[in-house]
Amino acid sequence: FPGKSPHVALFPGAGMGHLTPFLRLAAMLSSRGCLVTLITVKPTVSVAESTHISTFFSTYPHINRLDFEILPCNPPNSTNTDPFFIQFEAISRSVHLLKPLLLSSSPPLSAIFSDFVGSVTVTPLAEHLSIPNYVVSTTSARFSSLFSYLPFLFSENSAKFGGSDNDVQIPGLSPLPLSTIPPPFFNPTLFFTSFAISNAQILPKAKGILLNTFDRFEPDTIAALNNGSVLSSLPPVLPIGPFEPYKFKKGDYLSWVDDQSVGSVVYVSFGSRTAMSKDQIRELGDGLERSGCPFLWVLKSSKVDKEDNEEIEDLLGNSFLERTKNRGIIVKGWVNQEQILAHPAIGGFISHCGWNSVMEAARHGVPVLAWPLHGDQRVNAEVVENAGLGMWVRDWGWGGEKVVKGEEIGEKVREMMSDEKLRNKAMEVGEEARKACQDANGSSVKALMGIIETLTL
Ligand code: BUP
Repeated sequence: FPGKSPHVALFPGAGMGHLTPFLRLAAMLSSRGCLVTLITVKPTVSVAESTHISTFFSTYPHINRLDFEILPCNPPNSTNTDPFFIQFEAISRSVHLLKPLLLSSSPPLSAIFSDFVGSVTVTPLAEHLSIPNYVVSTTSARFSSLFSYLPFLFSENSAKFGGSDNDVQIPGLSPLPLSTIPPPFFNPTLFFTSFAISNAQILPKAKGILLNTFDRFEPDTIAALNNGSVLSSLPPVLPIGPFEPYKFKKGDYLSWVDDQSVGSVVYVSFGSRTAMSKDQIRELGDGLERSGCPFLWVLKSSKVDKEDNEEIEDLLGNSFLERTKNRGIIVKGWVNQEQILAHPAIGGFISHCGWNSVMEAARHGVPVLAWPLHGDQRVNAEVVENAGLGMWVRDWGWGGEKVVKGEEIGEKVREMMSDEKLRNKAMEVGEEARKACQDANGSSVKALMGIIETLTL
């Protein structure tokens, strides 16, 4: 767009699951001719966030950095104990400090792309400044529908939540089993829920909702969101995923993966903010050992990385490490997951179904054994299963509800790794994902280019 590049400010929420899609979007927009400013909240919650932000700016020096120093976080209280949600609350309280930063942006901003979680603060500000605001959802279209419809579930007929029905009915969608709804959603007095409701209420004011998904992955839900069935007040919903990975140095552990045979390795990760109990970690180790498959396991024993101090030996025991030393790698720390999933040796992914992980598995056609632990992850696991990308053992429960035994885990891992039908279907999903986001006529490419064109007018 020579002479008239749109200037887009991106405003991610807290945590790697929210930052990663924004870093990807920043690189995608920049490579398509936009001027990009990335708003970086200071301080971050995790070390991973600050490290990735620094590396990102040194790799993309032409992307502007706008530091946004927020007010101090409140201490945890009875309705808000999660460090990432405590940060969301502090960002909301600090929004008045953002206004002068946005006003001083040069050239003036053509649009703000902000996190779905946080719309309640950014959307009114963008409206006040007459800057179009696109909200970026970091979850599935299906969970985004639930999120958008949440205020109505409480106001219209609270019996829908926990009444005699086993399902939540959202117009235009297949019923959502009550068991897939995040338990905090049943309690509107919790910060998590009241914040979600106020964010959902503001969505109609956004110019559009951008989704990191693609048409062929969630066709019915995307159609229902766009034809007004879910809510007639929603702005256009634009699936522009899977988001492209941004440039990042070659990760560690790839040389070990290089030595493994095609499709043989199970990759195990429960995302950047999920910690398992010690008992469950030991059973998972037992399961991986019993599966007989080589494995690469990203192990976390604490929610926030700076507090994750426990040694692998203490968590799993030396004898386990001795027995599996030629067959498995256990990492405490960060791996480059996208590169790992892109490797031909990876034959399956035990995943919590954080949405970025799901889209990365879809992009590379890697079968998923879904083990959702909290939040949007059960709804996402259902999407994974329906799209043919993976399998989900429903009775493994929410995280911490029970300890799943190693024997059962080993059996399911073997099942996933030997299921040829699943492997082929996952490969088809990978093909569809690549078409959507790489072909010039791909549905996601066209949607993104359409938005950029609108911003140049
Ligand atoms: Br851990 C880990 N390397 O070692 P999700 C994560 N990631 O690249 P989450 C790595 O972080 P929310 C690691 O590829 C994905 O892009 C991973 O996001 C990357 O889950 C991202 O999958 C994690 O959405 O976030 O972190 O639980 O709770 O917001 O879903």
